[in-house]
Parts: sequence; structure tokens; C-alpha cells
Amino acid sequence: MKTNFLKELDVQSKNAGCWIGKSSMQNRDLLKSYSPVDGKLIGEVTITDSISYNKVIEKSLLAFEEWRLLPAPKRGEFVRQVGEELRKKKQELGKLVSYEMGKSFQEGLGEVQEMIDICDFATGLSRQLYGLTMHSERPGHRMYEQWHPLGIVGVISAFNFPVAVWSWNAALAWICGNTVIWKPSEKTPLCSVAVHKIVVEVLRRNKLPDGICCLINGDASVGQWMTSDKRVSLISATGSTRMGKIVGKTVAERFGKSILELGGNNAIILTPSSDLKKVLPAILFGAIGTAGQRCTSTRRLIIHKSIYSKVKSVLQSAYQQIRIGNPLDEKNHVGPLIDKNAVDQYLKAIDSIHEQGGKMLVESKVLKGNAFSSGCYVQPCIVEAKASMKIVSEETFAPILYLLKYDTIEEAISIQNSVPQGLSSAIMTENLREAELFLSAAGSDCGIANVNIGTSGAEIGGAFGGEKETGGGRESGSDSWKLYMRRQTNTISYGDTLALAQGIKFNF
Ligand code: UN1
Repeated sequence: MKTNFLKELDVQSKNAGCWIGKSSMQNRDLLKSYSPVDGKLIGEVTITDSISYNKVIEKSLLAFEEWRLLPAPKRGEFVRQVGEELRKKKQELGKLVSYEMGKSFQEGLGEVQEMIDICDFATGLSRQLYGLTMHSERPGHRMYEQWHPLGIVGVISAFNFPVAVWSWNAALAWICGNTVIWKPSEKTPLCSVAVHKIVVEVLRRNKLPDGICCLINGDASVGQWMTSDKRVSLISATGSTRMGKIVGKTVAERFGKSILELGGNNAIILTPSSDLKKVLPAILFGAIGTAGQRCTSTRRLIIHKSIYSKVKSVLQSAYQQIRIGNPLDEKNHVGPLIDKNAVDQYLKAIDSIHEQGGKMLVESKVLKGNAFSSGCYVQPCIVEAKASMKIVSEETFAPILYLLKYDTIEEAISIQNSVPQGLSSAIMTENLREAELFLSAAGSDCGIANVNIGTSGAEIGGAFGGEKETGGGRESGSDSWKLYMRRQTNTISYGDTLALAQGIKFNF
């Protein structure tokens, strides 16, 4: 396989894992990155130690003092230039994402496109950090609110979106006047180094301080330094609900702010009026795209009993046509899982499915042979299940699709809402009453609710995140930027006499 992109992105030099802007810190311990595509060791990055961590924080705080005073549109100009560089490196970065993480090249490119889009969005937003003005109840008074930067924003990102989710946070955090420290997943460190190098070039060109963009690498303990550190004003963390519980508690204990984007258990309701031919690609992409490792992956298909048998056989034959293999080969639909541990989780879930009475409609298996030598390739499978099965309410980060049957639309919505997670949801219907019910206050309880499109592949323009065990955070579009700033209410008296609010008289 040609791996020129590794050279072009310059991610294979040693000691490249802990960065303060332009300079890398020299630590001894190395984090190894193995590709799930072919099992090869593709690079090593330094693990951040506590001394380097403190240096990073100090640099970042220093940079904040300057950065926060730069007019927001000027900060937007920096983000615009980052977007331009990403446009130039889209192919190489898309390949690295695909090779280090295992998602298809098309999806790797899609991820870089999300980065470019959020840079464009944030650039425009840098002129729109609006606060409200209010009418004071007192004569000669003016009242308004303004938004100020927070300080350091710590971003903890997951392996499944090794670059895009960081960019949703970084682009917004920057235009809002914050500096950013990134702790990426230890499974995809090279992606973070590649992106960091791209941003550093832009910093250097603009003579901006190093600490605006920092990178620390290592396992959960490195993340824990940030979550418990008062000097980090906001932690935006993406990952499992288990991780989010610890992060949320630690940050709350020190009255820090957090944005949590955690597990999903997303369902599509398939109604009798739905146009199966039209919606099938959305169902398939939701279930097998990224090998079922998106937090928005479709895990449950809730099908009306009148179309159940038909849908079942359509899906069974579609699954026979799925091509599994090297994700950089565009003929393949599905690449590997991230690592052997993920394969173990897949196998464990399959055992639970059998124990709990699920019926396999497309059998699970771990693929063997030369093309699958990394040992991380698995067969996407379909299970005939019941909503009451414990495994159905758990999020398994693998391509396992549960088929569930419903009778009334109210029952379908109640099944959809019966899991602890609340990220994404969808209904496929041509019936307006059903669609509106699904979107109403009595409908889906998720942060994302779609009609006639799947659960995954949200656009950056909307606020992204979910309820319940998904953590309640919102990132990316709409007014998510407000979470990266602090609101200040200002009341100014310009009259001759002092007036107290609420009509209070206080003659002194
Ligand atoms: C994630 O899986 O953590 O909506 C993010 C989607 C993508 C982002 C997923 N835009 O599927």
C-alpha cells in the first residue's frame, strides 16, 4: 500500500506528541500507533508527562492574555486560514484518518470536510457573537449583555472521529477568544499530530502565540490532569458514558464547565408508508458505516409489523452484498474495527445476544485471511431482538443491528425512547401525522430527530449532542458557541439621580 501521505503530513518523526505551538517537548515514553487496516506500526508519539503538562498550561494561559484582546473577526481570520490549509491537505489527511482509524477513505474525506465546514462557519460567526440589549425598568439606565472568552478549553476526543470533533470545538473556542489544549484518543495520535502541524504553520505565519493551539498525548491519566485542573475553564469531552460520568463529576466538583458528548443507541422507526427503496441506503449507512463505530450509528430498527417480513428479507440480501476490506480501497463499504479489544467487545455482545434469546439473521464472524491480517475485521450482523433484552439498551461500538417489531406509532416511539441514551433518532414515513408526532414533545427524546434521513451524518450547522446518558452537551452549529463563553450582564446608569431597582427607596 502506498503511504506517501504519512511523509507528506510529516507524522513519523519521533517525539512529536506533546506540543506547545511550534516546539515539541522531549519526553522518553512513547505511544505507539498501529493501523487496524494492516496491523502495521505506523508511528510513535511522545507521552506527555506532568512537567510538560504544566508547561503547556502556562504557555496557554499566557497566550490567552493576548488572544482574548484580539478582535473576534481577527480571530476568525486565523480560523479561515486554518480552513484554507485543510482544503489543501484534504486528500492526505483523509487518507491518514482512514489508515489510522479504519473508516472508509470516503468517510475520512467527509471528516476533513466537516473540519473545513466548521472553519467557514466559525469565521462568519466571529462577526456575530451577539448579546441582547434589554430595556431597563429605571430611567436613565441602559442594560445589555456581552459574551467574554472563558480561558483554556480542554478538548478530549475519541478515536472514531479523530479530527472532526476536535475541530468543532477548536474553531468555536478560538473565535470566542479561548486557547485550546487537545487530548486526542491514544488510539489515533498521528491524526492529532498531523492536524497540529497544519495549525502551527498558520500560527507561525500570523505571528500568533504558540499557546493558542496545544496538544498533549497519552492515556486517560493525561486527560485526568486536565479535568481536575482549575486552570482549564471548559472541558469538552467525547467518548463513552462511563468516561463521561467521571469527567462530568470531576469538572463539576471544581465548578468548571463541561460539554459532554457520550454514548448513543440510535433507532430508526420504519413505518408502512415509508419508501423503502429511497431510505434503504440511509439505513445501511447508519448501521454499517464506520463499522458501526459512530456515536450516531443506527443500532435499532423499529419496524411496523405489516412490513416486517419484507424489510427483513431486503436487509438480509443487502447484507450479502456488503464488501468488507481495506478501507482505502474505494470498492469496500466496511473497514476494520479500531483494535482487537473492540473485536472482543463485539464477540462479547454476540454471546449476550445468544444468552438473551436474540436470533441471528446475518451471522457474526471475525474475518480471517491475508486481507484481514490485522485481526480487526468483523462481519456486520443483524439480530431479531426484543426491546426488553438488556443488550439492546447497551451501546456496543460495532456493526450489530437489532430488528424490533411494533404495532402502533405510540408504541414505536416508546420503544425508541426506552433506552438510557438519547443522541440521534429518525422516522421513515410519508405520513405527516406520524412525522409531526415523532418531532413533538411527546415524540423522540433525543437531541437529534430526523424524518426520512438516517441517524448518522449530521451537518455541522445544527447543534450536535444528545440527552440522558448522552450527556446533554451541544457542539458545532446553531448557538453552541455560547457554551464557549461567559455571559456578562451590564447595567449602566447615565442619569442625574441614583435609582434602585424594584422601586426601593433608600434615602441616606
Ligand atoms: C461521533 O460519532 O462522535 O453525525 C460524531 C455524524 C457525524 C459526527 C459523529 N457528523 O455521524
